[in-house]
Amino acid sequence: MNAAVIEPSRIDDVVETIVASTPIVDIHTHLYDPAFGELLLWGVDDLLVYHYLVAEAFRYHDLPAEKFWALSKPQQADLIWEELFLRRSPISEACRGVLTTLQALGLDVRRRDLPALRQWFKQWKAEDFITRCLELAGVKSLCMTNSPFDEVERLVWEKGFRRDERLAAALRIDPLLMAWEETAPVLARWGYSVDPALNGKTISEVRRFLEAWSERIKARYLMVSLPPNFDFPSDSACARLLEDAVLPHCRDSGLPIALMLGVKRQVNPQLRGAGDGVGLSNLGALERLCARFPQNKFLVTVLARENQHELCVLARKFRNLHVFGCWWFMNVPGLVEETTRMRLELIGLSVTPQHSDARVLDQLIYKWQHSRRVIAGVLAEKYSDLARTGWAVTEAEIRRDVEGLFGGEFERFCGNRS
Ligand code: RAT
Ligand code: ZN
Repeated sequence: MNAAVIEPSRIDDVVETIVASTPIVDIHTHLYDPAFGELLLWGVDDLLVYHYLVAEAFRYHDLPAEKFWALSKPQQADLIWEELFLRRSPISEACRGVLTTLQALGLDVRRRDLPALRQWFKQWKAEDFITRCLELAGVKSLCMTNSPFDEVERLVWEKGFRRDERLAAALRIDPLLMAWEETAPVLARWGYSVDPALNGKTISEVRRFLEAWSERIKARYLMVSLPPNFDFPSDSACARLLEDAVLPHCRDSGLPIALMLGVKRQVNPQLRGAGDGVGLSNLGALERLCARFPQNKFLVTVLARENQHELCVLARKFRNLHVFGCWWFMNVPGLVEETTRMRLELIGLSVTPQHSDARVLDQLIYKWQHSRRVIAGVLAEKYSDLARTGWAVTEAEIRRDVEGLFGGEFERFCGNRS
């Protein structure tokens, strides 16, 4: 490692090179091990029917929603390609992402030839394509999102498979916290003696369920996405299950709980998976959680731009809170830049500035290429500011810091590294 002090005029280049080449731990994705078969999405049709693009295409075509959903995946992809890429220039972030990805894979986007693109993907097997995408994205490992409540997924876990060391698991528990009335009978069917009334026996059975699944999938953390009106403490089943079952389980097993705050589900149900929106969260609830449960670790990301500042301030008050990622409506270059700058200025390097949230394997490439560029720009500005104070900025220290931002700080927070 080069410990030499960097000339101020070289800071931009050095930071860019280090940020571009540092391997990443992608702490939240929706990708799967190939053992999960069809659940692992990849290829140009899946890139095009990404729910971000579905929502954008609905702004232009006039197909009734039910007609759109009745189309096959390639037909939906054709329509989206036509509306978003051919009839107008594909400048939105999600459109640009498709092109960045295809280009990085070595495809010629100038020809605008969707059948040829489809043909190219046919040569790949999922197992090999994972390695190719991880290499091109510079991702050394990633966390999946794993739900026992998904029938297909659950059966694969129960049957067992050989784990790919690069793909870690995260236990997703939205149905448990957000739809207790419907989930209680499901747990009962699986042999847990639970009652909708949330009595002591039920709570210990929910904990038994969480223990079994955390262990089975070797979860790195538990995770839930919560709506803007989430409150704590409260009499809701969500708050009570969180307090009495989930948090004690996380404490005892040393696992963090990841909270994704601010998704307003099904603002437009006709759009199905593309129909969710955003709302301002009440971060007072998070403040109370962090204060009341110092032994719990909270990994938190917020969807509303207007919540970002308060979240940073909370992180300054609670060391059991780790801020991560700019996802979905936040994952556009302008907002990533603003948010990353705010985080670095308020909480320094004790943050994981980005995760990919990739739903399609190939998306790892663009999500990281775009984010690295923005993060490098903000970091270069910060190291230049440091150099102006007379502080000696070294390459080795920049590398150390970037490794922290790209996974090291997350590992330290989780307790896997000092
Ligand atoms: O960003 C997304 O793809 C969203 O659909 C959500 O899945 C979000 O990332 C989540 O995990 O809830
Ligand atoms: Zn997600």
